Amino acid sequence: MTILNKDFLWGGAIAANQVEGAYNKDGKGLSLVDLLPAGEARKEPLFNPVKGLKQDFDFYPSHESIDFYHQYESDIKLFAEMGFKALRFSISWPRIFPNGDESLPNEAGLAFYDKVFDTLEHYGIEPIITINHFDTPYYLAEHYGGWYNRKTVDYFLNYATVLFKRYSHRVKYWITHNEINMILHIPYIGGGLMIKDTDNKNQIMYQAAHHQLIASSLATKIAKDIDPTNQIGCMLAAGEVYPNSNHPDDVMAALSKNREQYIFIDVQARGEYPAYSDRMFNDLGVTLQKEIGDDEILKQYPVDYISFSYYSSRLESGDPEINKNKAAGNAFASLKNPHLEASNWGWQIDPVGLRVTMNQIYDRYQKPLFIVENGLGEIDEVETDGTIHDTYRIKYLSEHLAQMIEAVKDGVPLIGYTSWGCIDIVSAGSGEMKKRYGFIYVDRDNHGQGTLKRSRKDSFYWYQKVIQSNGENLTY
Ligand code: P53
Repeated sequence: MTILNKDFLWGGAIAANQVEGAYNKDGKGLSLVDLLPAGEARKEPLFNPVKGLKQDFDFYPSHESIDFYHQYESDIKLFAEMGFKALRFSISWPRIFPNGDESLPNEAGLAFYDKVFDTLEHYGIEPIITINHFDTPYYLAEHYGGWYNRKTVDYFLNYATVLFKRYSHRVKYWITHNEINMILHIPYIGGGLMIKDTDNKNQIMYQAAHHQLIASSLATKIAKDIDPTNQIGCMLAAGEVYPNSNHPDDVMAALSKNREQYIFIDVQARGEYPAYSDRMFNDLGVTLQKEIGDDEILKQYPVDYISFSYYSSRLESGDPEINKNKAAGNAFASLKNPHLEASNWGWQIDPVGLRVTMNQIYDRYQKPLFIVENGLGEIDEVETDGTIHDTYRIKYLSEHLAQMIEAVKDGVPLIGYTSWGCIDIVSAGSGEMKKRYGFIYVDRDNHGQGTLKRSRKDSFYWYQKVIQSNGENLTY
């Protein structure tokens, strides 16, 4: 007998800016990623938008993406064929508020999501909604400084209120901000921040994160006022940080690095900044500007559940010389763990790390968990007969699901599992199509060539059996 509840939410996850395309259709404003190219050329503007944006790149991958905007019906049909109980997707903020600071929403944008919700309902798939998935309107970034500006809190609340009013009867699980801690690693797409070399970077990032935290708490209040059954979650880019050795300095360094990711979730789950934050901010030269009442807001409206992404564990040393060997250019830098293999993009594969991470998060917060991203980004080859044998992906997922089930046996309450990029999508970090996560292959390459035709990979049939057996049959 499987240990998972019979209503366990199996499914997949996608984000508007990585799938929809139609970047300027029906009144949509620019998304942050609409100005980012693919591949090597992405690195400079992703990490340094002040210097790199608006150049004349020949191709912007998000402009068409995989055209989910027009193909959502047949895509959702394929998800249903796999047996999905849930689909996590995000709503494009600039599709609803093109610039972000309007008072009234763009009805054409909402009409698109109405149709997506109708289709999901038709197939009995529960929508899990991310309100802000790396998708602050570009206009707010350019004219207001993104989340560093407190006004963005109000604009976000306008937007979130529209969604709660329109969709509360169709949505139970909401996520306010995707991977809130990624604002410290990719501040441009995390927070619409365009930081100059001369700026106090930490001050800007943590202040912007404070605004996101306030916005999340106030959104929770609004959601509950509109419908008390709304469940609001935070979202963490998780992955336990291990010490590089048993040297006490390494253990301390790993603990500090873990706190760097947990700090925001500590606030969202417990309702206050943790004790260690004073010293941490001091060391970083950060002085948070809080308004009167902020602490009460955070205290009064904590989240109902903790959602997170897990791709890999990480490794940290207490020795700055050794830490210099961390993989450069990756949003989530880590030392190489000799016990682990890595993907072609250098992401280390650690299924047991998922069990460790789940136990750590639950020990810390005692709130239900929801795995809303996990998966393997790899290069897939299409055989001459059209089949795609992605055994490596099946192996990755199977081993992670086995460890997920171990964590549930350990006593961790888990709402569901939505694997990342259930259909091939544009990568957030590299902008490539070549880095594929899907059960469904999309014929499109890094340069925007291809028919966009969808085909089922071997993992499609495997995942179908996993869901059908409620996680009992993970064999491959
Ligand atoms: P890609 C880096 C490290 C961990 C999570 O990432 C990350 C990133 C951003 O690159 O983001 C999440 O596409 C994010 C998704 C993203 C996914 O991980 O770079 O929530 O939007 O696509 C995978 O391979």
